[in-house]
Amino acid sequence: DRKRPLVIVTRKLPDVIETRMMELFETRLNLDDTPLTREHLLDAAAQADVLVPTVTDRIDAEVIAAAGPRLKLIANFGNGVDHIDLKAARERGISVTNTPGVLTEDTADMTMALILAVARRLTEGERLVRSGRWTGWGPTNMLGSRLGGKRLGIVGMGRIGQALARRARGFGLSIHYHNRRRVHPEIEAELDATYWESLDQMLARVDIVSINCPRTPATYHLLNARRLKLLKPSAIVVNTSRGEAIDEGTLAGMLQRREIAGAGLDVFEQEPDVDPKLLKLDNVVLLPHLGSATYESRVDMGEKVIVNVKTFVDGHPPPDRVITTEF
Ligand code: 8YV
Repeated sequence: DRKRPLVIVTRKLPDVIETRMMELFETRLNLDDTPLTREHLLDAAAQADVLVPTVTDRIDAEVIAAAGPRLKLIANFGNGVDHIDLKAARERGISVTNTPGVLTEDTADMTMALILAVARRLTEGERLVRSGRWTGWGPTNMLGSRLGGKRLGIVGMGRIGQALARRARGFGLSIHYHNRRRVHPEIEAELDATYWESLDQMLARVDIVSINCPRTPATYHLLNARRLKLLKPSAIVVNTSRGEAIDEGTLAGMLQRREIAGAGLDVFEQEPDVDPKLLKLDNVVLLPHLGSATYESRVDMGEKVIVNVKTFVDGHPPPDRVITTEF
């Protein structure tokens, strides 16, 4: 019988985090950093007292059913918990925690970077230079669109949405948002943000739309074909949340036909697969889920995981419990 609880970590984490975890807990690390096979994941669930997964581990009802009697905490390394069947976990009495707050600013930076990259044709220009086909400057070469004076529509005004709004104001964008509920009047005033109760009405009026909401049943294909058609043909779509918020196939078709001007996508419906139509388009910027990928964020996320696990194994409620009541 084990004395110390066994913590199983599914992916390679920053060294400083792994070292600290080894000091504090009986820890099984994944030194390879290849995602666990399904078999190994089921095995990990069967053996662990605490499982530390990431977005690449599908913790569905089958994995929860495979959990041994010891498993009491899933301490996710990441904010979004859409890859975890929260209902199944709750039914088995397994708590779930995440790492909110520490990746907000970096994800907002990346969202702003995507907006700039698409509007100013950054990666397209870079490809031109690298290809050796650049023939020199011209007054009408590769014209993008100015950000100043345009309208940004933020879908999901949580921490990341608000951090994006602060940045966007510095670039002269006016802030519009749709959210389940209106944010606090003080925040609205600080951001000079206009609330749209109707997502449809907002989509028809903005120049850039950024998806910053979590993936829940309610946000699946939030930008479906009908809503994508409401956008202006000059509109830019940016997504740093979850691919499933947008009907990717329809978006790709519309970008191809220039019914939407451009897109900056950091997340996709079937990662790491990307709709092949997107790969051929010049008016899109595609990133491999890098929103929170800074060294600092990863260390802060790891520290959050450690605090959650430590608090839990010491017998107290961990700080970042995911509230499951709405599922
Ligand atoms: C990570 C994220 O890439 O936190 C999230 O929801 O998408 C990113 O921070 C990933 O989830 C880590 O598991």
